[in-house]
Amino acid sequence: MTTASLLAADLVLTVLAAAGWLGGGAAAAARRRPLALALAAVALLATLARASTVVALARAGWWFAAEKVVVAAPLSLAAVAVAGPRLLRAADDIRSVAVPLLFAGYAVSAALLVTVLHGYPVSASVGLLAVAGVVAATAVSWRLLDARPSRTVSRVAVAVAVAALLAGTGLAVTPGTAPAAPHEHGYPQARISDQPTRRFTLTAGTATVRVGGHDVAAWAFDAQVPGPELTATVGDVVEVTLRNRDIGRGVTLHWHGYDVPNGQDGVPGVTQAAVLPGQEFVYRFRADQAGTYWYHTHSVSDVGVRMGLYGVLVVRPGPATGLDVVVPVHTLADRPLPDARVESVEAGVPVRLRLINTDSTTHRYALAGTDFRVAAIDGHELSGPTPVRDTAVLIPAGGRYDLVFDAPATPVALHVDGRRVYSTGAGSTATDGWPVLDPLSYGRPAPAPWSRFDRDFTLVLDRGLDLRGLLPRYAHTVNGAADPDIPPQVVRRDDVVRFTIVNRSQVVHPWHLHGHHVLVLARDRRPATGSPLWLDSFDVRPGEVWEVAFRADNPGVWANHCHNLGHADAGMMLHLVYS
Ligand SMILES: [Cu+2]
Repeated sequence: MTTASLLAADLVLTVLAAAGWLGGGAAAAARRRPLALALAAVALLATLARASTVVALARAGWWFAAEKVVVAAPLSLAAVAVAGPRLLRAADDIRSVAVPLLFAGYAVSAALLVTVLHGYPVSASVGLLAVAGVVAATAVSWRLLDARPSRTVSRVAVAVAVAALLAGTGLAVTPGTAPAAPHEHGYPQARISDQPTRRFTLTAGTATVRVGGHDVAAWAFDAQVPGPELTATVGDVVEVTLRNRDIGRGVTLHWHGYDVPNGQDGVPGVTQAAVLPGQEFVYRFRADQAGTYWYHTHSVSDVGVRMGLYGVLVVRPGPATGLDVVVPVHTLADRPLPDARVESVEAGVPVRLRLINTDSTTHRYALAGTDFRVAAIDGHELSGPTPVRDTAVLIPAGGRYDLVFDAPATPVALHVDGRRVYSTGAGSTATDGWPVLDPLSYGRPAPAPWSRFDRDFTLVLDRGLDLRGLLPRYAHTVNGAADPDIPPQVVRRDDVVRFTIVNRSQVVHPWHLHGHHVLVLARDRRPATGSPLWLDSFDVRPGEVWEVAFRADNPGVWANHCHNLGHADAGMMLHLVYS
């Protein structure tokens, strides 16, 4: 069983247990003896079954099971200890076990709320609040059912509830590590250079664009989606003037995957102020690294990128040889981009397909009709890529794959999620059943550049209740907190930093650290065995644990976030800060 299915199974069992106890309690109160006994039996079985899911999750990693072991297990044991013996003794008066059954239901429900609303890391305050809730709910039920508990029992219940509530709340409001405010430093300036300069101007504005034969309202650079393709040769200085015509919420340019100096990174409130209508900002950086990249606004990025504020950045090592095709995939107003394109190519011509996923979710790419090699991922050339055939690749949100092949005499066709987007002739191939390439075992390995790590950070991705704003929200969280309350990761220059990224949630989180490429060390404790894999965007699927590392060689304050931009907007964003 995968960790993701264990998490799901455990959730289902918990709901069953809670429903069984609560339903049993209600049935007992209504003197429905057979029903009460049946529901209590379901609850008991589900509770017993949970013992195995919780143990299995703990073996997969403490992050997956912490609150289940620390909060849910004791509450479940208390539930069984209180309700079980009374059930056995309730031969005549089933109503007398109503309160113990309800207590068991509240206990399991409270633990369920801890998992669903808080998750990891577990804290004493959360445990105490759960206990307070259970005792208070039980006391109320007791009164309502008029079961007349003794005075002592009532007083003890009230005292326990109040004490747990006070202690839990007190612990919860105790200030923890306050995050440093990355928003108040001076924005660094670009260095001026006298090298060959590629100058571009991009004007952001609302526009109507044509997608698949339909007019669609968009936000666009130079009135086109995607924006103009920016190209440079290694060693060029790239200078881009960004103007905002009428995007009221502001725009910036973030060079996705390009490890530019911090001041050029385009994150509003961190490296610059958003460019408002009528304003402009000039970006300048040297193109040191060849490869396939893209640019997009980072101001209200969830909306801005979805509406069309993105484009391609390709840096070539020298003059292009053969055929170089860029395929930036996007979904604009529920319609897929780009439109299908057909071009004839002479046999033997070397072809490089630069695949870019500019959406917030994973896409599946399948190249039919030829052997190909994956030459590069996220702009970094792979070592020793071997030819593959009839194999699909999954590209995470923000990620890029460069596929290379020599054009065969027969047509080739590239499919994205089953839709043909590029081909060199007619024909059709079913690509649905193809296996998927695992980049962690593709290509020739090389020794790891580091044997020790100066800093270790763990990011546990989950969902949770965020109460710090004006309105509570069900946030996407990192280590139990949501932006802007996630403590930053502080490093010193030249530290070798290791991240362990754990996905406890039920959805994919494409992780994206700005300003650095990370080397993949392991996934689910299995070391990467293929070519060194330097990524800037990688899918951490439900239940997965990724270990990645990098050298802190680009000082500044860097966004570190989920590139499902809706998730980032809903809290899943923190910062890497150089001390
Ligand atoms: Cu996410």
